[in-house]
Amino acid sequence: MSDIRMIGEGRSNIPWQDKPEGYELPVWRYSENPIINRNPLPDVARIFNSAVMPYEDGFIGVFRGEQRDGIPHIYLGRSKDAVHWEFDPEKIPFTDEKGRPFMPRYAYDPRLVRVDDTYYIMWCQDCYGPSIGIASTKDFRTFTRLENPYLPYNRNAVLFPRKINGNYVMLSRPCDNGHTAFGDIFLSESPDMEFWGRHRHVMGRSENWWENLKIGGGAAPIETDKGWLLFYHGVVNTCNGYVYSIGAAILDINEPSKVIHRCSNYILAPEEWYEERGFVPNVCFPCAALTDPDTGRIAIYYGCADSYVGIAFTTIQDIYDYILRYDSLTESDTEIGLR
Ligand code: BMA
Repeated sequence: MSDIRMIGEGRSNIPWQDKPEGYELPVWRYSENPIINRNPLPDVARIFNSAVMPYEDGFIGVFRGEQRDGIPHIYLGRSKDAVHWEFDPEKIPFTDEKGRPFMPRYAYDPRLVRVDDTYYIMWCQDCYGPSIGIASTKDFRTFTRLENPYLPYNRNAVLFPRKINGNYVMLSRPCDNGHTAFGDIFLSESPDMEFWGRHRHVMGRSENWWENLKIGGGAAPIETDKGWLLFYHGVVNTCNGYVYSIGAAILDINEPSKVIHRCSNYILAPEEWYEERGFVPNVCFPCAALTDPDTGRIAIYYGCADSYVGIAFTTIQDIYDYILRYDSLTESDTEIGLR
């Protein structure tokens, strides 16, 4: 197996536990999962599918909070250790580009990505059906809603953490107006975060049963010397409903619509009580990963059963070796989406 290393800034104080002795799989769960329990705020019944990143000397996050009227919105949270979180009791007060209050009707599955000196939040919101919303902030006090990047319907937007060939690059998953029984990951580019184009197909649902219904982007891609490591979700339909697992792939560093390696096995699937039992059972839904390039450590943040947040650990070498061992590219993964 060849060596791989992560590129870019990281943090030595990300959450971490060593792999349990004798454990043979590449990803292991935090023993104190779930890290966020039910009823975390007076007006919020459940927090899940949420994204975190380093900020100042601690961590910051955007959290999907399901209010007691059942409508999801995005809440800000801060933490010293990325395990114990304090949430603002009010949802994030977005404004439009003229500074006027602009609250989405609903907002869910947020991702948080820094590009240069700006933090971007992407989420799913209503625009005559599910579509992608984006806001930017530099200080986590003011949050400016940007133009909608795509036409409806779309979910699971996640930016790359730096421009590629001079453009911002974002993954997304076109969908329908319901519980979408199909879906591939696409990529779009923008020179300015307003106009998006050069749309490319990245990867589709596959013949592996755990992801044979639909897939969608997860954590912001992690830069390595072997390409971009993407954690994504894959879905299978069963007689008991959809089951969401986590998959992993490596995308070309300069042309990330090309998949270089794709793991045929999931890397995490529902098996603990907090993944199998909840508002929507059998869901592991990744939205972020914290990294420490010096040690190779990665902490994956994932929503559990639409009810909780969990952390799972791996190292860049562990996950890369596993992807290579079960590598299964198909023709639709390697084409660049021009057809
Ligand atoms: C998807 C999204 C996710 C959710 C999942 C399972 O369509 O809405 O937010 O975790 O369904 O309910």
